[in-house]
Amino acid sequence: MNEPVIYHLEQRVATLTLNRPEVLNALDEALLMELQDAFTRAANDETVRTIVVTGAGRAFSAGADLDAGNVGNGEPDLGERLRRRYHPLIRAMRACPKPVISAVNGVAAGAGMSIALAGDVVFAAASALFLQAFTRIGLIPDAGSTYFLPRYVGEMRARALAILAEKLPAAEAERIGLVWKVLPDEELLPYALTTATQLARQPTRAYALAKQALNASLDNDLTTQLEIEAVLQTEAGRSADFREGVAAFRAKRAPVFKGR
Ligand code: LHQ
Repeated sequence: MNEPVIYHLEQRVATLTLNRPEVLNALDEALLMELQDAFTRAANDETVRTIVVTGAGRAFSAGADLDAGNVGNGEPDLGERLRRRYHPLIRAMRACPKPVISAVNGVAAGAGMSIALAGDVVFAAASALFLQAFTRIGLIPDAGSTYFLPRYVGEMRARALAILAEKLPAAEAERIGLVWKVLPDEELLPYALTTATQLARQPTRAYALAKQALNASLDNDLTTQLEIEAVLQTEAGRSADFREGVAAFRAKRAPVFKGR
């Protein structure tokens, strides 16, 4: 049987590929469990510095597997399924001290779109599509979509995306701020991997601290957020990487960061 998630480590970049291409990488229990394990493994492996998430075949992910188990047959508690399988994954992506790049190679629908948006930087192929498929089948946006969307694109667009549930082409997603950069299809993965490899050479401790500050930002007032910056900057200011960054700047040479 094919592994539902392919884990590939090269040049300190862990690439996690959702791998059920015959069903557009629909999310079933096995895939979600493997994806969670893959994040834990990549987060804990000191040789991994950056993580890329992408999909095999023509899709990123079509969201929850609608053929699996008893979905749609009066399953009593989808909330429980979310708490058990989706929430730990989304939280792990956000809390991961390493940059997570989503390389959206094709359609990202429903919870598949939520997973894509949980990445720190989202790249998309020109042919990719984003779809808040939830209300089309009588569900509400989940797995973080109601959190990410208003924060990324504002209330009006978040509501339109959730309620109209129209297919949003990659270029439009970039225009409204759901995607950082759109690449020609064949350039998406090489570009994402090159970026990830470059990041892997940078002072990764700073990424972890920057993520911590940004994770807290939109739930705080200015005074609270300024204090969070001060606390985290104290930590960054004491790192070996900061000393190296300044020393290299003064010596007009390239820095060699250690990630601590
Ligand atoms: C699929 C799926 C799929 C299974 C395509 N499942 N097979 C829900 C429940 C539980 C807990 C947690 O949270 C959630 C949240 C959600 O994620 S709800 C949203 C679930 N996703 C959807 O409603 C999207 C369903 N898929 C589609 O609308 C289309 O497939 C899209 C627009 C993604 C792509 O359309 P096409 O490019 O025309 O491809 P296709 O429809 O022909 O699909 C190709 C194959 O993949 C097909 O199988 P087949 O045997 O006919 O070749 C589909 O049945 C299968 N597939 N999505 N979610």
